[in-house]
Amino acid sequence: MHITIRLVNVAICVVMLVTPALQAAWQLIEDFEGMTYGALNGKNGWVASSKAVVQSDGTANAVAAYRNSGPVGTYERLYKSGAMVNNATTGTIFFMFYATGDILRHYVGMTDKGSPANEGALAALVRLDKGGEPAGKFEFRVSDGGGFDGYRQLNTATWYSVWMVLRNGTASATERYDVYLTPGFSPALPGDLVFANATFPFVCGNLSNVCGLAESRSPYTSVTNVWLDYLYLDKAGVNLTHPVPEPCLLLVLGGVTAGLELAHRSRG
Ligand SMILES: [Ca+2]
Ligand SMILES: [Ca+2]
Repeated sequence: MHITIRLVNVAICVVMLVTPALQAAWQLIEDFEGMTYGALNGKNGWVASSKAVVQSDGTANAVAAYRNSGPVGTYERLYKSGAMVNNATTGTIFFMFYATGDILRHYVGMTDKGSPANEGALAALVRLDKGGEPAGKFEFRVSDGGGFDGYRQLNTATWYSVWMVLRNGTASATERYDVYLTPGFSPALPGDLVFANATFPFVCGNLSNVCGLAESRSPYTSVTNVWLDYLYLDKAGVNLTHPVPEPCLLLVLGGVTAGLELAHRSRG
């Protein structure tokens, strides 16, 4: 009888963890699935320069890959409009990224500008940068309108999840955002608050454009990619759940089902 009670407790605990994700109002912006591999430009509303392509990550998962191997001072970019965080509302953008090797500067962010040319056009953004990190590492920072703060040292060849909670106010004093980061597909949320109350560099209208940028810088350019995937939006407020189903979570649910069945049998 004691074993039966413990199994039921485990089942309730897991159901409580899963329920918020099922109720969340995530809308898929893009997962790149079903696209033919090759140039991203023109597919499903994306505008992209030539170094941004759709490819497999090696596990049949389609991703957007972009890099910065052009002349120093140039930008490669990919952006897609229509994912709206309206003025005077709060929304949450989620995305995942992966650096295939040592990279120079990449940015991911949101803007109300129609055709962002560089990071100065992005209202809310994070920066991935080689900085002074050793091989296999790079740094992650959050823009605070002027500088970049919230340093984290990250690993290449690792998926990371990012939440940007965007409070799109109607004046600079109320336009702020928070950034959360966690490795992999971990549902152990809310993850790590990297930086709170970052400021938008200008008063925004509707944040309507999600953008990735790769910046070429001296003394060298990068021949390795950043992958971008699993872009989601919840335009109804703060959402720190993970929108991507985790393969091992399905295994847990399968185990819970078996546990409940065992509990039922032991009652009988
Ligand atoms: Ca994908
Ligand atoms: Ca605004």
